[in-house]
Amino acid sequence: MHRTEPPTIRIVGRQSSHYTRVVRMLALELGIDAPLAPVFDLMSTDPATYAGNPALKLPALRVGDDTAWGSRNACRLLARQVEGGEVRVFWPEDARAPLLMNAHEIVAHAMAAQVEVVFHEIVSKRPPDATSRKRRESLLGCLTWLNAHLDSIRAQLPVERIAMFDLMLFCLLEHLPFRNPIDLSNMPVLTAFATTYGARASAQATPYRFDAPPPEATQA
Ligand SMILES: N[C@@H](CCC(=O)N[C@@H](CS)C(=O)NCC(=O)O)C(=O)O
Repeated sequence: MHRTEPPTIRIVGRQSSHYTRVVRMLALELGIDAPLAPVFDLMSTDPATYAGNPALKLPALRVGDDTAWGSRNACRLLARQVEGGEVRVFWPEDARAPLLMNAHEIVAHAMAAQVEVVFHEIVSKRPPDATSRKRRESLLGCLTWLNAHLDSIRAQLPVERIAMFDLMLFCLLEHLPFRNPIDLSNMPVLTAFATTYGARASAQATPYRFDAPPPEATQA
């Protein structure tokens, strides 16, 4: 009998990236073996570093000869690798009520704002300017809004499905102390959520850390 080998699955990304962590956690939640192919140089301008993505962004997912760029596409392609995987996930586009639709918009924006703040202030070490101040205010505003509405938002999420919203929010919240410390003491609903969600095996298995490049091969 002819048996086809399952395709090789690789997540192209970084252990320090909140977008990559969303994909890694979803793989674990769905029981999919998807090892990380680390991107060591985030300043590379070669699309090949980013699985061919001309936007020079990570993560990406490789499944055999197929490649999906961006965390949302990567999660979709990943979920299709297991029977019934896609319906086990509650996707942003499944939201119908305005509160839930807005919640996905805000968590997605906050993740993007976090990248911009970290790039401006921490990676590039540029002094604050009007744009960066607005970006930081926008991030803080999103966190404040999420804290105020989280109970109502999560009450609308189906408990039996893996909510992309939960994965995104958790990965963002844990990324703050790692890359961009923000005082969350006045946002107890968010911190309680992060503590509870952080007990999941998928969270425990994917702590943020920097990928160390392999040592140079020694010359013979
Ligand atoms: N929309 C993309 C955004 C990905 C993104 O911003 N990734 C960051 C790393 S967490 C990145 O590639 N940063 C490098 C850069 O912006 O140059 C997604 O959902 O994956």
